[in-house]
Amino acid sequence: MAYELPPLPYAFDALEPHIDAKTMEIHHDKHHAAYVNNANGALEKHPELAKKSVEDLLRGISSVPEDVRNVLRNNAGGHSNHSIFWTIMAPHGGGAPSGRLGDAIKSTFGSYDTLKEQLQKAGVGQFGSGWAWLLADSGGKLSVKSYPNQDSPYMENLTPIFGVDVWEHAYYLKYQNKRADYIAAWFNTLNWKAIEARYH
Ligand code: MN3
Repeated sequence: MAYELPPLPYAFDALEPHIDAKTMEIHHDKHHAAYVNNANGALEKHPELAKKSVEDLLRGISSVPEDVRNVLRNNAGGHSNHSIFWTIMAPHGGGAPSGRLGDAIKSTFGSYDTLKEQLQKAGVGQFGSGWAWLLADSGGKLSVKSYPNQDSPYMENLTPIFGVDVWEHAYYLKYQNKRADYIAAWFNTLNWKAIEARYH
């Protein structure tokens, strides 16, 4: 067993009213668990790949054997994305970034509100399923980008700092077709302490 489902670091209902308990339960216990199980199934065929961290595996996705490359792109990608997602949210979250990350956001985007607008636009504009991320390149330069499906920013050697899952499974029970409302509410869950630690 190469990958393990990390426990959710808070109760299913901890992000209410922004994200409902039922969505969190299905999202973590069913969807994320399925990515872990599917990735592990592929890794069984190539045990040498299981020795790598999920981030390193994704950075080197183009050299992964072809018979499991797509399965791992989707499922190791899904495992990595969701493992980050749970930690960048917390009960009583929200507010605005401070410190070095706050400064970097200000100098890159002008203000945190502008970054929020760009993430909102990237998330709403992602056709079908995917993610919108704040990313850092190897020099620490920040950018916003959306990705389809479970494609990971690590595949492009970018580091995800924080981002939003815009698959319907992340919001449909509570928000139905109103993806923009879900993203607006999701900003109220952000765990800036954890996000700043990722940036550092
Ligand atoms: Mn998801």
